[in-house]
Amino acid sequence: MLRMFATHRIRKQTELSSGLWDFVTSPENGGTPVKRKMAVPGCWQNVPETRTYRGKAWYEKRFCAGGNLRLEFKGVSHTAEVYLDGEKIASHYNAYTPFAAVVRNVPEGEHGLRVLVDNSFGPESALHVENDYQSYGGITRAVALEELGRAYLAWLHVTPEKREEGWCARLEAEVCNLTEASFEGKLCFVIKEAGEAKAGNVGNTGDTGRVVCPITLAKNGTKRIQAEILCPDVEEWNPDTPILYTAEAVLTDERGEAEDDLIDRFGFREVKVEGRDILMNGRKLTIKGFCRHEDHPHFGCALPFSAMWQDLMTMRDLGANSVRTSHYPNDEIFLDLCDETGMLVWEENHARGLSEEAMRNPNFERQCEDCIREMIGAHYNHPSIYIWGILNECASHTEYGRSCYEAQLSLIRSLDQTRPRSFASCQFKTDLCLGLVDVVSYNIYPLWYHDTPVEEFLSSLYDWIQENTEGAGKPFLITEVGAGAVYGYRTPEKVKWSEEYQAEAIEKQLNAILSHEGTSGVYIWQYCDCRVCDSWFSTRPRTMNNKGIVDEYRRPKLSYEVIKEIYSRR
Ligand code: ADA
Repeated sequence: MLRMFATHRIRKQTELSSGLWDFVTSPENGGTPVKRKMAVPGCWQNVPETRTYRGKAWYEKRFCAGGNLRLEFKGVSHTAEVYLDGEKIASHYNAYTPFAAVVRNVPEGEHGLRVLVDNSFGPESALHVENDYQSYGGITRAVALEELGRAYLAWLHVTPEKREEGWCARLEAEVCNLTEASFEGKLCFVIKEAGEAKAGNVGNTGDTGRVVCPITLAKNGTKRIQAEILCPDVEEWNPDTPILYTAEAVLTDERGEAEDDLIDRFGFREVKVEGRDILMNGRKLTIKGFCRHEDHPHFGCALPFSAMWQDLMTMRDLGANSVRTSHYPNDEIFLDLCDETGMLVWEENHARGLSEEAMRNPNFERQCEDCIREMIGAHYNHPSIYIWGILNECASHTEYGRSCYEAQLSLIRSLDQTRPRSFASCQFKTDLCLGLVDVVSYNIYPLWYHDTPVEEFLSSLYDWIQENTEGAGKPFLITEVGAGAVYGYRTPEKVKWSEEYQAEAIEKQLNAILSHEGTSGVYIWQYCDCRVCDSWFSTRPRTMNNKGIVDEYRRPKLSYEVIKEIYSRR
């Protein structure tokens, strides 16, 4: 599965994943290679012989095609080098963002695609480090093969704007000419209700709106085309009524023949910050959410569609209205599900708990910038994403750290002027970056890492922010709160790590946070127990992060019903 809807009707697209690829490890320590078939998408940790393997491995797939080819990888964990018939065509770092390669004039016939995947830790990797979550290995998300013509649509962004005359869709697309000759044609933008976008009815009646733009591309040229379509009679996207529309861009050549197309989904909704409130379509949001790792004992980080769906329905059953993609951009299919079900998303770039020293890794800033560009480039149209986050619990209390936060938050603003920006701080009363964000967010653990009463800790932090920082008067989110519980550990003493302790602690935490007049909501850390890196064993029983409300097999702990009652009541 590539997406929950067809992104092309004209461009020929084949899914190369959803099958078995040839696989062989390439151990650098001289160990015996493991040679076998491997599922794609998937993690090699889910196969007995490579369950604990960390290092490099080759994947290979043969396919038949020709012409101008575009290969898109939705996620490779965590570093990829891609070769077509022995020639390197792409390389990419970071497991959590898509990347693509376009290869021109490939002769018709059978070809060999080889991918060298590496999930090892080392100085080259500033973001995938030994951490309180696992860096799996594999081609962990879908792979698409596309056959292009002379020119193609690289991306399509839709910005919904509410005007006096009603909703307007501002469209922008980038078109690339793959030939040595100029390209003359037209670009037609069509807006439809998502349900109507059936095969073949492009441009027929029932369009919500359409506009046609002439286009001329120089040889090998690229051009961005902007247009806008007034759509006064559309229905808004809201968490309770997640109405989706499709935006279709259809490129035709000088003879009016179809050349290429690109389809995406979006929603008519606006997110604004007004004083201490986050508003969606003018209504204040109160976030009742979960932080969720893409992690499962059977699938690693490569959860199949049904497992994503189960997680989303379980969070819904718990009364949640939002999910935080801690701590990296998520699979587009999961975001499609959030769009369809109205689950609000805090999406963030990839980073967790990096010290100033780690942020001074020479690769850190480029790897963060690449992640931000790819995250926003690919996920811009998802209406469920209401906020962009960065750099979870990094060094926002130092001047150097502040310079990194400032650069990344500015980059986000340059790429997307429509969503608020934030980051989850753990720096208590020493944070230097609260003036840089639109929403102030903190991770707090009263009753777990310290036993300060929740109200006291929360009020002390909130009052400090209001009285001493540029975060004063801004919306305030608690982006993490929680406690650990080992599934099945029950004791009337209610000691820490028991399910009873977790249930009591979270009840106090949620009630204090949701009744504090200054907060816009809360994300519980975390939805499910997840695997952590081996070096984290000493503070993580089972070498797992056990703060889930369900365990790794999605079995509910005692806190499940406590949270359900609170989230459903408030
Ligand atoms: C931090 C961090 C989470 C997790 C949590 C914990 O807030 O952001 O990734 O490590 O602590 O379990 O302590």
